[in-house]
Amino acid sequence: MAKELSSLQKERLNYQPKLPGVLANGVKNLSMKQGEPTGAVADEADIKALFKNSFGMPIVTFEKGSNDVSSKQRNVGVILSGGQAPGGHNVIAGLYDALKEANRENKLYGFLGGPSGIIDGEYIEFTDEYIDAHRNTGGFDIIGSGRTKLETEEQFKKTWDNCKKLGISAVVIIGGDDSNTNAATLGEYFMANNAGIQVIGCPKTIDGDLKNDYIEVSFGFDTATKTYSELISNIQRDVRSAKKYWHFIKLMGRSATHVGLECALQTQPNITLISEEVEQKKMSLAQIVDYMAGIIAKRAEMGKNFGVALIPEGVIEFIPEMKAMIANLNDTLAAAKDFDNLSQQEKIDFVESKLDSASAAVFKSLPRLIQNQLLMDRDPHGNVQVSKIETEKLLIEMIKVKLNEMKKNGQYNGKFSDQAHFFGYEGRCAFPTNFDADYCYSLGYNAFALIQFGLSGYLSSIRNLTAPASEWLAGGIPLTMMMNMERRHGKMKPVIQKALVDLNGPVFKKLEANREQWALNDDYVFVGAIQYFGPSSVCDTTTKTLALEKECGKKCECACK
Ligand code: FBP
Repeated sequence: MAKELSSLQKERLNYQPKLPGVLANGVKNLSMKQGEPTGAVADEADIKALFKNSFGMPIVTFEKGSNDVSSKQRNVGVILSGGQAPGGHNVIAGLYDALKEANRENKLYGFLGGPSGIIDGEYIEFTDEYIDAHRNTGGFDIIGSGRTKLETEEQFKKTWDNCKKLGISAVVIIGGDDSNTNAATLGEYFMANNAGIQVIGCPKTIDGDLKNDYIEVSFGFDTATKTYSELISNIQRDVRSAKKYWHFIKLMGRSATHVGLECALQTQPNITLISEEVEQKKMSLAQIVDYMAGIIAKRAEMGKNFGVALIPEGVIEFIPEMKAMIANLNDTLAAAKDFDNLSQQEKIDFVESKLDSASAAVFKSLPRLIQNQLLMDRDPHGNVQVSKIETEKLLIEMIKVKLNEMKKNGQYNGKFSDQAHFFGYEGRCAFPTNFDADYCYSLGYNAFALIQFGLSGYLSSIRNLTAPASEWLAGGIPLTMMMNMERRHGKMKPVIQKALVDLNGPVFKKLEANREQWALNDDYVFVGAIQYFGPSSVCDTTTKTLALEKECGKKCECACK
């Protein structure tokens, strides 16, 4: 039986994504301009020493022109890496279209299940029909994704062998900061060994933390934040109708709070925690609880025993005492032998005996549920899997205790009834918005342009994104430019630095200026579902974050520039 398609899917298959004006005339009508040599965001000497061949390359931009490099026959491989983000299929479609336009004999291979596919030689060759069936759809199911870290000599060797077998001269890695760190190390390895294989990255992550002057946003952020905002605003309407619950909504975003901040600006909830602010103000867990309980009590005085609070997924790692404890825990677990064979109680006893006294005290103070979640496996990059830590429930439990205390002291006379939610996976595979569909297609198409000009160790860069697509700028930036040294698995490693929320930037300032008002008044905004067809103001506008950063960049000197 033929696969059943929804009406929207049928229509979306026919959507023609827009390209930046400079790319719209085709890859053959392009020339490349090189800028100044680049450095690294921090720890430059270490990065330079580790990336002897790929450090310091210039930023490049494309201009209309002509070239004689497009038509050379090429086989290219592509990997989807890390968490799903809406638009991944379009990156591959853009890459495929550019590659076939350059030379019909070119081939695109998709490695299956993430980086492990290239190591194990699991792949498919893309065809017109297969690509056409995935245009403008969400998900990464076109070839699957995975989180295997590409870092050992053995993995690089296998990757090289598999590329040789398929005659692949360029690999495109579509991923976030960790995956593009893989791209940088693989690119350096190929250069050092004269393998003749280029590596190009594409900036993906719903978290929005892979960004700088040249990467204005990672793809998927637009669609994911609009999806979550729709859900939040539906809950806000429910809250205003029933007037009986406090909804605590944890929002995805492993580390930075860009997702939470964008959703807050779109929906105007009563409470929004920002991890970066928690860290800057050195707020303890108890202080966060006091802050939230304070708002709950004030609203109760107004007769409002309801509200909506947004909790960033990664906040636990930004609370100083927790951060220190988690770092200590990560090092302890990295050094522990046979930890997995212990019973849960033995694990807890072991950890409590090995942590330093301050960290042990923090760990012991947590409910058993959270202790267990903190001991779960790290991801392949050594990160705690914060999506599995139920911070929203931890806060609810602690707030209940606090409100009871306040009740005894006559500081609170309300009724607290809670609902906990976690929005993350709901938004990662949504149909990409028009913005993400266009942006992703452009990133993929542009990745081929970087390949045809012989570049390696570069990230595909499409800029000027608040303007119409015809005015977008295209080019590439060296991956090493975004790197610094960080502690992973107990050792210092070169990694792409995450872009956290800038507390002096216009996006946070907007929240700061309004949050007291939003806490007590119910200024909820009801955003509704993503629209794909209709007026451009409804269908094509991107995020408030991008708009504010752009507007501010024109007139001020803050870090958003
Ligand atoms: P990427 O950085 O790989 O894009 O993944 C982001 C993310 O969606 C985080 O927001 C979340 O913490 C994590 O992935 C969840 O990972 P998993 O899909 O492995 O459960």
